[in-house]
Formats: sequence, C-alpha cells, structure tokens
Amino acid sequence: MSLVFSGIQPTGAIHVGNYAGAISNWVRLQQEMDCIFCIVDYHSLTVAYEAKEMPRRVMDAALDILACGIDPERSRLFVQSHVPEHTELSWVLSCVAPMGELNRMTQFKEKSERVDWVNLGLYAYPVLQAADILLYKADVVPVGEDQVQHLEVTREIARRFNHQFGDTFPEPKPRLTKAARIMTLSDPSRKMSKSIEGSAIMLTDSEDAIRKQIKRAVTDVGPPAEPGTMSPGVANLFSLLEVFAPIEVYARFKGDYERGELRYKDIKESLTEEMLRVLSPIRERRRELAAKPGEVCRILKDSAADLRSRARVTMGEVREKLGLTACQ
Ligand code: AQP
Repeated sequence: MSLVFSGIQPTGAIHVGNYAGAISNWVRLQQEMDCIFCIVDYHSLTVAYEAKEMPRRVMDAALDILACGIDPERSRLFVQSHVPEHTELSWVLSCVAPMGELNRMTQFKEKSERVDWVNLGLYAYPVLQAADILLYKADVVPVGEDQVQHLEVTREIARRFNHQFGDTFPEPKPRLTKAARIMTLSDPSRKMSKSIEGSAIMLTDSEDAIRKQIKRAVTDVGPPAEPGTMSPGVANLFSLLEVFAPIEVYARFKGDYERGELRYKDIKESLTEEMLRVLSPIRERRRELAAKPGEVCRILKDSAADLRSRARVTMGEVREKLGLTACQ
C-alpha cells in the first residue's frame, strides 16, 4: 500500500490556499492510504518568530488540521521536533544533496528577498523536507504547486543516496489538487501565503471578513496575457469554486463564462456562500477541539511515539549503509 507524507509549517493560521492545495487532499487520501501528517516546526525556525508563541502556533495548526477532517484513528498527526531522527537524517542527506539544485530553489530566492540576512536553514530547507519524507519511505506527497520543485530535490537526493550506498529510498511523487496554486484575492499575481500580511482568507476568519475579502477580489487586471484566456483573478475564483462548491455550481458558472455571460458579482456571492458552508462545520469542530487541548496533545504524542519507532528502523538501516557501525 502507498504511504503518504505531507507537512505544514506552524507559521500562522491555515488559509484557504493551504486547504485547497494540500489539506483537502490529505482528508481524501486518508480514506484509501496509510497517511502521516506533520506540523513541521523545525522548518518554521527558518523565518523570524517569537519563541514564546511557538507552542500556541503548533496547537493552532493541530486544531486546524483535525478540524478539517484528519482522523487520528486513520492517520498519524505529529510534531516534527518530537522525532529528532528528522534532523539526523537531514545532515546525512545534506552530504549527498547537490548545491547546484538547491541554488535554483524559487522559494529560497523569494523568501531571502524578504529578510535582512539569510540563514543557512532557509537554504537547506529542501534537504530537511527530503529527510521528513524519506525517513518513512513515503511514496506519495500531497502538496501545493509551490512545493513541486522541492519534491524534485527529494527525488534527486533519493537517487543519489541509492546510487552511492545501495537501494534504500523510494522516489516519492507529488499529488496535486486541481487548485494547486491559490492566489491572493486582492493581488492575483501573488501566491496566497501565511507569512504575507493580509494576503489570505484564514479558516478561522469571521463570516464578515470572508464576505468582504471575496467581494473585493480583483477580477480584471487589464487585458489577458493571451486573447481568450481567463484573467488571473477570475481563474483564481474558479479554482476556489472548484474546491468549495458542488461540481454543478462550478459547471454552471463555467458555462456562463464560456457564453460571455459571467457576472462577477454572482460568482463572488456564490463562492462566498459555498465557502462558508464548508468552513462553518470546520470552525465548529475547531471550537470543540480547542476546549480539549489535553486530548489534542495526546494525539500528537501517540503519533510521535509510533513514528519514532519507524524512524529508528530507517536510521538503523542508513547508519549501516553509511558504515557508521564502529563498536556496535
Ligand atoms: N496559495 C497556495 N495554494 C495552494 N497550496 C498552497 N500551499 C501553500 N500555499 C498555497 C500548500 O500548503 C501546504 C503547507 O504549506 P506550508 O505552510 O508548509 O508552507 P508554504 O508553502 O510556504 O505556505 P505559506 O502559506 O506560503 O506559508 P509561509 O508564508 O509561512 O511560507 C504545502 O503543501 C503548500 O504547497
């Protein structure tokens, strides 16, 4: 059976882009595959943050993910730093990771432009991500489009390790949703992102805030890049509609668009209602879970205990292959 691994950073509240591009897929995949989901707190150390805020951020991410429908009876949900083998494998993999590939990473380039000085962790981010995935020998990785380039690095690292030390790791494949890249509603040229203030609809935003953001969504930004193509703002509304609305609603608006009869006001109103319909039970579940933080911690700790034993098996094999066996 395929093994799924995916992660999310505790860098802020989860937004509808994370839901559309990744978490909605996690919820679907857990019905048919063995799934491991991770709150990647080590990754989030690569950008500035307040240490005293971290426990709350991790808890918020866990609440959001569980409220979206991740079932702890079916899937493992854990915190990356609870399984220290992630960083151990990351060092090993950094010794086979090609710097030429890492130098090309778009996310590194974009994130380094936003800071005064660049830390090594931000550069090595894809190597730690490779360790996250390969530690469990996962073969399916549901992610948004922005992570596909990083996953290619994981595949390259797996190939190089296998070539140098013998067959050990599978080459994991990305699994994208139809809405793999949701853009900022007020600026459809930029990816919706947690760390860019005001760029996202958060799962926990009030109904009023969601209504206002969708109402103000940019639809026309001059003529389309190519005649006959949808403008980026309208394409973004359709991507969101595809995730949040039943297929008939999506098809009806697509038909309107093709006949030149699409009214932006109508698609925005419909998207608002459909999004609220999906998000309101998620918000309700989140409120219930937030009242039981002990139970949420138990889920995270039980998963970590189970995964730590799997991680130790892989690290035993890796140490053996590397010859780190003296005096054992
Ligand atoms: N705009 C997006 N559209 C579709 N998918 C997205 N993802 C992120 N943004 C979008 C996917 O969500 C998963 C978790 O993302 P992450 O938190 O690990 O890191 P990220 O890609 O860096 O997400 P953000 O929101 O942009 O966070 P910050 O601002 O902290 O960097 C991933 O599968 C990602 O592809």
